[in-house]
Amino acid sequence: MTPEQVLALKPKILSQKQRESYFADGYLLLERIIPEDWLVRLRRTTDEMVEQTRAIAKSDKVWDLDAEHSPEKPRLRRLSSPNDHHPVYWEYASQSLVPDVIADLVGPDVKFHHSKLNFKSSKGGAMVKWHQDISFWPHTNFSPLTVGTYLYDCGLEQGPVGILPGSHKWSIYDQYDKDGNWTGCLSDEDLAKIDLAKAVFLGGPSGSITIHNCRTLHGSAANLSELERPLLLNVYSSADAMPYTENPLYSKYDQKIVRGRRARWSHMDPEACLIPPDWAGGYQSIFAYQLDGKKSAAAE
Ligand SMILES: O=C(O)CCC(=O)C(=O)O
Repeated sequence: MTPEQVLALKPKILSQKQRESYFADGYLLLERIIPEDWLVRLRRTTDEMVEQTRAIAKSDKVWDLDAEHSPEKPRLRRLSSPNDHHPVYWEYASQSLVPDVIADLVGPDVKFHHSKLNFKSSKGGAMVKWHQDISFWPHTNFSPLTVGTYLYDCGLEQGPVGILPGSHKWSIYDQYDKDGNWTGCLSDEDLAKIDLAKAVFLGGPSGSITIHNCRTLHGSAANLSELERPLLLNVYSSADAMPYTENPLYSKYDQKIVRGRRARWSHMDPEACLIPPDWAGGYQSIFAYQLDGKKSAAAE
């Protein structure tokens, strides 16, 4: 569906002004929208999951460990595909009000793509460099979006998601370096042309959600505070957006319809999209490509 077609339908949760703002700026911050009982369950589940990492010494497909991780003091960068590893995460992604909010932005037929939980530990949790998501997982249209849920309060010093308003209407940037290695972020040259002073940092109290479009430029600073910043990220699209490359964080729920119906026709946006490396050969996490220099070339 086009933004105009979406806006012509009656919203369930969002105001028309919020929907217009999403289409104009490429993001939304909805403060304290998630009820406390959900937060209690998600925090408890996350604590249980983190306990498991005491027995793990090396990053793997599920856990991306911080360099200072230890059995005594777990320090994590990411839990990949949380929805596949605990039913409470999937219940939240599919049965809370989140998919209803998304239906107000992509149309009544909503499809799930993948999930991740970025921890950003206290006193040094890693930054995320400026990037666009769509070239990690291209789709036939640009409806895909990411919903971030703050499980605890997130102040500016904790490294909240930062976005550049309106950047979803800019070009799709190259996220390979000059030697053809995937970096998963903008080059220094491209970044130098952007006025980062216009960035908006989406901190908020626990239970707030951030939503950014798949083309919106975003990133976040390191967490130098004393507090953790667990951010649960779920990616959805309209049902008529068809991925045409491997899902880097494949989930057993990939392509599951969470609201409405399966599409009979795909919707195509006309613009070209950067193609990522072939993730069938393996994917680690955005941190591994952006910060650790893990190499993955287009032809791999
Ligand atoms: O955790 C964050 O601050 C941002 C995460 C992000 O942009 C991503 O994982 O694509």
